Amino acid sequence: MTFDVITIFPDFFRSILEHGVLKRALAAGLAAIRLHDLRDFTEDRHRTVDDRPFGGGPGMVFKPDPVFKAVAALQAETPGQHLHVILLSPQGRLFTQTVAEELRWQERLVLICGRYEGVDERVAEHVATDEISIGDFVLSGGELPAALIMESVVRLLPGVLGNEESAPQDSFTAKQVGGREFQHGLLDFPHYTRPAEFQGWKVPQVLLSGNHEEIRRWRRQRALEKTWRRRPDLLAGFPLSEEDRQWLATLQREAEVPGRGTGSLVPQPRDET
Ligand code: 9D3
Repeated sequence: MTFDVITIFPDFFRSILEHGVLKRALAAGLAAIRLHDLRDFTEDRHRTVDDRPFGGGPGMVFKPDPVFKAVAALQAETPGQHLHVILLSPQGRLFTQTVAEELRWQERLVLICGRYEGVDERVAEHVATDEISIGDFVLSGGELPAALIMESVVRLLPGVLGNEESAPQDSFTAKQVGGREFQHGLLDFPHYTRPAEFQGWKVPQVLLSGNHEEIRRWRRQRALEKTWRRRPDLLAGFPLSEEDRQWLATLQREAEVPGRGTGSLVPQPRDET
């Protein structure tokens, strides 16, 4: 899979290409990342990529011409091939694991990184075939989003992770259940390693017990509990077993009447208000 990144900061990407999953994928020849300096597609002496916005207002906007030329140069390398051209922008569709799994099937991805107040809208309309945001927070440009997308897509390519099983087990991998696609799984259960006691903080006893059925139940309950507390939105699209529902009902009762719910025999003071 080849990524073509169009950016005014090609050097930004150098260190991330030398670490972790991207380095491994590049070394194994499973992915290639080509960096293209947008200024190389300008024609004026100052290599100008931006200009003031029509209609007034603060900041600068990426001119369309260098972006058009950069993408045209890439298209000219493979004239017949359909190019998937992604504009990174806050107005794009939200990037999720499901989008990563969709993109992994592309032979080639072009990533356009904007900066300043944005990119001339004619790029979104006539050059990009896709527009993606990585979330509702303000960044200064598309470089971090492009790096993030490459990381998440590359680790889905067969052979990139040491363990071939690792990718499909991730908690956000889309699950096909009953013909419906679930965008998310549950949040992960807590993990512990040695020592069994660290600064007085003990590893939950059940994990040391060797009782695998108890461990399985404990992990499932912790995953459900963390998801229910922090990301209840994920539960809406998740296929719950009868045992899951009973545990969630227990948590619900516990929240309504603290101390009841788990069958505590210790009487709790009533809330007088
Ligand atoms: C503070 C400027 N904003 C005015 C209302 C608009 C704005 C323009 C350009 C906000 C951010 C940016 C630069 N961001 C990106 O290019 C970007 C981005 C992001 O900021 N958040 C999440 N995903 C993405 S993808 C590209």
